[in-house]
Amino acid sequence: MKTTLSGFTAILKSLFLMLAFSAATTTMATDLAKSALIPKPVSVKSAAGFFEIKSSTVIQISDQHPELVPVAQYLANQLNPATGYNFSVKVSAEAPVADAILLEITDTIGKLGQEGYQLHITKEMARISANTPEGIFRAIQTVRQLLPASIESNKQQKGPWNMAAGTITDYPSYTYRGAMLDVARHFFGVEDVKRFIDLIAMYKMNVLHLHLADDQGWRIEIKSWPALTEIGSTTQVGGGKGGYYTQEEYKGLVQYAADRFITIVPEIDMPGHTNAALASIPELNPDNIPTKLYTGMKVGFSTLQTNKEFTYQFLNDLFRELAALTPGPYLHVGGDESHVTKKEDYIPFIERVQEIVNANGKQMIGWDETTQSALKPSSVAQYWSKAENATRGVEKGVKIIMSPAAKAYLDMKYHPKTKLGLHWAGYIEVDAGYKWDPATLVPGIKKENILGIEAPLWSETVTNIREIESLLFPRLPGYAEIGWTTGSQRSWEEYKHRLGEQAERFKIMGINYYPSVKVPWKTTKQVQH
Ligand code: TNX
Repeated sequence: MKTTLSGFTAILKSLFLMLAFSAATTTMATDLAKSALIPKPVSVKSAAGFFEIKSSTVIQISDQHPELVPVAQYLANQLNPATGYNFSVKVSAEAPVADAILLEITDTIGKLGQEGYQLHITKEMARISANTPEGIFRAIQTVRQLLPASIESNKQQKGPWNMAAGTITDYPSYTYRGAMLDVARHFFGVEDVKRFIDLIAMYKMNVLHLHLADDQGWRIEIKSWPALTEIGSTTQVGGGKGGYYTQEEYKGLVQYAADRFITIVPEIDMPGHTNAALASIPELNPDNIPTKLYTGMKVGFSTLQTNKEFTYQFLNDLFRELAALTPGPYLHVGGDESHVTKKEDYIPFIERVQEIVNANGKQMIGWDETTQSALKPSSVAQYWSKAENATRGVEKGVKIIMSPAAKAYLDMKYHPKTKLGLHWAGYIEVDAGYKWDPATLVPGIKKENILGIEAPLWSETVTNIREIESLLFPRLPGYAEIGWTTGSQRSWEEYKHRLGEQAERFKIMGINYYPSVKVPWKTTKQVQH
């Protein structure tokens, strides 16, 4: 009798423990393969158990690879606020045996390339291996998503900080995975752009394209032509006060992005979309009379004078200064919607601009219209509107960035009832934004012709970061996945559940997202705010 009773209490006890344990672990995956990661990794293999990040855990790198200090510090900074553990980076000659997150450079794992990584999690440690610090940085984004959503809080949270055991091997499908922010139609300050960078970095994007000048505003200081900012920066759509980045501020943004392995591609749109410059510099006009500043939303009414030598003196100065501010390989020259530039003027203009860009050591990117000109193989065409322009680019041997407006424009409304955004290219609900494959969208454009994908956010209708976020989220993670995860590994039916699991993170990070009915949102009450 006695034994039966104590046996019974033992069973009750263990049942209670099991319940308590499962309650404490509902916010974390107990099976690595079931983790809701975005973008979806190439391969995930589960193992038994989990690794727990504790206050005693060490973030470690080898003394042979001091170049890993910044990414290791970035990881510590990501983990410190929510865990309250105050991690620092240990640099050591000896490999740890337990209780460590080890970041290591390796060349023994195949296929990882420039950005790939392997994450090997056992009960003893989490080992992040990559060929480059960049690969380690991408892996850290995976680590963030493996931990409970509350890791994103900037206040101390309860834990436990467990990651399911197993091995993830991962690398991107495309080398160029970006988003564009139009800071010309409405100006957004340095802090807003940094937030934008952090949000795209979280989903492993690696390019931020900044649309720095348009009819309504000029947003970057050019020291040889100060009138551009003295006059051209002073307004925006709707007549607000506009603004611009000084070169020092811009360098700060370039560095902030580089610290997250994101390349900034600066765009100065031309020969159309140039009213802000035409209003600032009289000699850019046919009769040397400056135009008036413009605060409307029309496109296609302005042009540089393609037959005036002054224009090219100006462009030499402009691209020299812009190239000096740009560590990345590309300068974007726009070239879209030049409706008042004659075709016979447009074609040689773009070719001459290409020369200037190349003379400054950079490769040219232009919107798809630029494929009418003779493009060098080093140049890149960004497909947004006309498939025939993009396929002509392929025939000319240039690589294509896929930004089809009807699929990838972050400024399109989700739905007729959405307040912000435009709808000239249609409505793009979250599923429609996800359900396409760059490699099969346009006949004649194959995977090998494609540099990557970019989702542009034009800012005619958005005036602050909260409004930006409502168009970005929840579509952005989908564009990031299209760029990272190969088409055959993706399906909306499966993806939508992973996206639904991001809701808790959006909430904790204060992301103002559109709660689309297409997504099975999952939130828990576990997190203390
Ligand atoms: C077309 S996309 C434009 C932009 C507008 C956008 C609005 C492109 C290359 N040109 O000037 O801002 O539509 O969606």
